[in-house]
Amino acid sequence: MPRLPLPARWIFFALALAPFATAAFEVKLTDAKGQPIADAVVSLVPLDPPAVSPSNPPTKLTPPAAPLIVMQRGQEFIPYVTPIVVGSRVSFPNKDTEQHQCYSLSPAKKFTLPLYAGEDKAPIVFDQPGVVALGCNIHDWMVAYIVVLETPWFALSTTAGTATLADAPPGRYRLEIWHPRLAKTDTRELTLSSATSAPLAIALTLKPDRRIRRSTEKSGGGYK
Ligand SMILES: [Cu+2]
Repeated sequence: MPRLPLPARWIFFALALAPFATAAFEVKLTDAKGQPIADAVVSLVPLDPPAVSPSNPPTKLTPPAAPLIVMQRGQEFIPYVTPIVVGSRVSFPNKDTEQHQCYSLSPAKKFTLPLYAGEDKAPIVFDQPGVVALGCNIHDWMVAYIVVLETPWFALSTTAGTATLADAPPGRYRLEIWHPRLAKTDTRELTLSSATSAPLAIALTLKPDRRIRRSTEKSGGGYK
């Protein structure tokens, strides 16, 4: 390292240690009436992946060590939408006193848990990308989604309609937005720089919400 005055050294180190870090990137989603959209899965797929070499290994998708949780409580699945990376495990504990029978017919993961109450079954591994719709054979209104992604850069929009994506290197991306009430996944191209940018406001048209709310809990999400 060259001999530099101290402040210049700091800059040198900052550039050397974090050459590709980008500022957090925020998306703000609203519906046709200007209301915030919660429970949307916002993800970034690189359009120009860097050449892979021993010194530049591909970005690894690392599932969390512990299983994620989609519980059944108040005759609802909570949370309503769960984005995960391929290879993640999800547990489906039943917090109700009655039995549920959780299943999916989605091509990305077909499964049926035996009728159960209380106990935790072994976690399910989600090893294919795609949207997995969950249902309960006992309670028709119980619906939830697990969105299995092949990118490490994703976020679930909050009740304020914001999704914050951190740590994506600068470059060109396809921004993908999935929501249960979108007719199809919204995609658009964008370029991220290392500079802080203003939130990206996106208005989307959603299909009507026809679900019937059972639980009085707010944490079910997605209900208005
Ligand atoms: Cu049920």
